[in-house]
Amino acid sequence: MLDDLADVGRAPGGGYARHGFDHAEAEMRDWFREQAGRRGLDVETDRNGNLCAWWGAPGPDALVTGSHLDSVPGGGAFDGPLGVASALEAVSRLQDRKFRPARPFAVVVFAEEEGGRFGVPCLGSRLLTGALDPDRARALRDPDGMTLAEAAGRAGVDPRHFGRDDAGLERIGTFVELHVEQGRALDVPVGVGSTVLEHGRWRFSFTGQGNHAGTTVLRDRRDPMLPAAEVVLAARRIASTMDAHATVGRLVPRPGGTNVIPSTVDLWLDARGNSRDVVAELAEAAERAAAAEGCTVTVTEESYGDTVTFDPALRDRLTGLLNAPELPTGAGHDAAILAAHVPTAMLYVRNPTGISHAPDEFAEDADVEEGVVALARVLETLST
Ligand code: HGY
Ligand code: MN
Ligand code: MN
Ligand code: MN
Repeated sequence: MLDDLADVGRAPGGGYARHGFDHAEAEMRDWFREQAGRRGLDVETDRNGNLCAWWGAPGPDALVTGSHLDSVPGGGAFDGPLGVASALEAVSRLQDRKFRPARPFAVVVFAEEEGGRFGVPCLGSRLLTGALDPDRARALRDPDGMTLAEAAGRAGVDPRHFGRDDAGLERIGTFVELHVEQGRALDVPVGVGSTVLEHGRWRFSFTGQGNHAGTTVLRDRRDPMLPAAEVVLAARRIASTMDAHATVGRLVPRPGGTNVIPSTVDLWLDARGNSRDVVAELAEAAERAAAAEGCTVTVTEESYGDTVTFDPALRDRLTGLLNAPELPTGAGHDAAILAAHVPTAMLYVRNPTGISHAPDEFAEDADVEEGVVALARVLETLST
């Protein structure tokens, strides 16, 4: 099934670029609808752009499984699609053995989990659970300036109704997400999620004076690139003193000419583990560095989630059922958003490279098969 998607949304520099409501992700949605239809599942799109494929009548206390189909820029083939494909394949295995769920059952695809286009991760699950204000969501803009409302509208999702789709959340009784492992902690094919590390995203905006690269003498320069560079280095320095993770993967000088001193530089910090302490210290360093160069800086929190511990009773039930180890992770997931509202569990499939959010992300076929078998067993056990 993943091979069917191999050419959808290939990024020029390698990996994939499939972002919320863009053309490639729309192709992924079409693939999902076709696969769900083959299994007799009825697909509906909720008000937040999430897809929900029902096996039988929709209803309360549903057992729901699934993941996301969007990617980070240059992402791997497994992060997201493995969970959706495994959920669909698990349904096939259950149908082959004439199993019928004793409770409402659905396979979901959450919208814009990576926040790769509109900047807020787990967008669909945050809207579903009320963790993201619909008005703020509608106004989010992509790098080309298009609003989420317009982009979703073009993808056939009525943007006027973005918002907590109570019907959706109230119908979920238990959520299980299978996901490729994104580190090197699994030395067996399948693990059971225990915690998701707290993390957030902050935008640092530096403002200086745009000017000519050749005629502007040093004393007249107010170059925002310098404090920005200081923050990139300070992020690593500060995080290493706090046993935290800090990453600047995106830095945008404007206007961005080689012979132009930028007027502004925006950078986005992804911090995990003691992230607010890291940001507090980093913001001070940013202020000092900006002042030293006659620039100003503003720091804006764009998303944040506290550490999540998955339902312990459910976790223990699954580690027992599967004889599988528990696995903490530093990666965020829709399951971590839902965990605040419904009993939630995660299954991880071994990734021998331990690399993720990059083309080298990988899972062996044999381990993927073990993941499907495990997910089918879990779904069968939880739907009786
Ligand atoms: O960023 C994350 O941790 C997740 O892959 N969205
Ligand atoms: Mn990811
Ligand atoms: Mn993911
Ligand atoms: Mn000129």
